[in-house]
Amino acid sequence: MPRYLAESAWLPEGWARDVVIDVDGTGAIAAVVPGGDAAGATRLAGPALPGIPNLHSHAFQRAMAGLTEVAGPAGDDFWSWRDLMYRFLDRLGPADVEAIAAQLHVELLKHGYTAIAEFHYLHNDRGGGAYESETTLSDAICAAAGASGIGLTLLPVAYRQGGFGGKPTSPAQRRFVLSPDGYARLVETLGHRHRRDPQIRIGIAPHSLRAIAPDDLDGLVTLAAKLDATAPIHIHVAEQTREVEDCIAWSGQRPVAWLLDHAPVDARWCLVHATHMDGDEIARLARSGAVAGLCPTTEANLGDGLFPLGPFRSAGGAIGIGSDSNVSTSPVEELRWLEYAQRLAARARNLAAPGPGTSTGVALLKAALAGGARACARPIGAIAPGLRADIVVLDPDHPVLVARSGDALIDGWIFSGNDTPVRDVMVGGHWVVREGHHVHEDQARADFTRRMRHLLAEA
Ligand code: NGQ
Ligand code: ZN
Repeated sequence: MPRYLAESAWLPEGWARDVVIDVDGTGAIAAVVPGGDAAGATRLAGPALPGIPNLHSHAFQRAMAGLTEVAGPAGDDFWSWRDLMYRFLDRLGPADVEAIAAQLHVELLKHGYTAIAEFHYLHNDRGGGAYESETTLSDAICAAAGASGIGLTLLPVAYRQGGFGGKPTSPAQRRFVLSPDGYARLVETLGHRHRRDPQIRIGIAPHSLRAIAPDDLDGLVTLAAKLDATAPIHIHVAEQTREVEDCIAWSGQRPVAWLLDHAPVDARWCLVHATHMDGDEIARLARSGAVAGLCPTTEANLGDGLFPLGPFRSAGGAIGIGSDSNVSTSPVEELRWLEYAQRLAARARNLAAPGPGTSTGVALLKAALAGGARACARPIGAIAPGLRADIVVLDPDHPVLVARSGDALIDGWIFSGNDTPVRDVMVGGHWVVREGHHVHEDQARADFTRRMRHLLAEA
């Protein structure tokens, strides 16, 4: 059994010294013993922390990062961005989706993410017809995750209508729509195929209240329970004020309130964004046990609005972070912007810290690990027995960490800019990043470059 020695490691109870970590043949942590027997152990090169879960991604959007930053003719917003995004995804084939996802995963791993929940809604071919295999594009995501080594929670997305009240889908949405039967088949096939793979978990994702009808929602919740009792359910909700207004016009209720009243929202659920909530929704969502999936860099990029972090956290709400449109591949940039946006609004500092003398970075990271693990519905999020051996080793000599220890390492990592001190990354017991380099980064980069040259030349 591989054995590692971390001179310092961040465990659930805090920093510990001379920690011996045993990893079993399935890629899980078998034992964690501070001051344990280090005979035959490989010494880690720096402080060890848990890998960070990324609870929300649309991998393909990585390829359009920076391509939507030119002003359009009539003022830009989320909806005009969405039109551009729809135009972009129109061109993607399976090999593009795989190459983009693989390059994304490599970058995420190099920054310390070790698991990803992919909210995957590309199902149909470029014309909107079925691929010969219904799992073609889902398989592309799984193949990318397999090649990169990142842990995957794959959430095939149900998309049935173009807006509240059964509005028909537009031609631009033709790649997302499956029949209820086709969707159930996709989920069941994937669930069955990957049931024994500790690196892959399958869940359910109604795209949003805009994109599914109330009856669909009931069917999807049933389908999740058929997968297994803890299968995750993710949904976009209340991201834009127009979405809130449209939901009220349709139902008389705000989206989060509607969802809480019409679905069994509990700890299996991740409500992505949940940006616009009133006090009652904040309290109820916090009590439900669902995770609020926050994607600060994307929410800023798209002009969504500001999540009520203080009230939600005070009410005991669970949060995690996601890279969403993948305008950033760094977990610490998400955490930093989560805190910074609140500071800008409140004109105050260290808002996430729970009390005097406590670290803001630690509070943010702890929350993201716990919420991210719950949302990914995999045994991750801490260095602890029984969990996957997903471990990030920081470079203790990196300028942003040098001469620091304990919680100051975490604050140094999060609040010192964009040059990452992540040195080595292990996922499921395998080293995927060594000395700052992903073991397959050259291949991923070459494939990505070839596909991008082709795609952008077509534009
Ligand atoms: C998505 N992204 O599914 O990629 C969405 C845009 C929509 C974000 N919401 C599409 N950030 O919500 O209709
Ligand atoms: Zn999203």
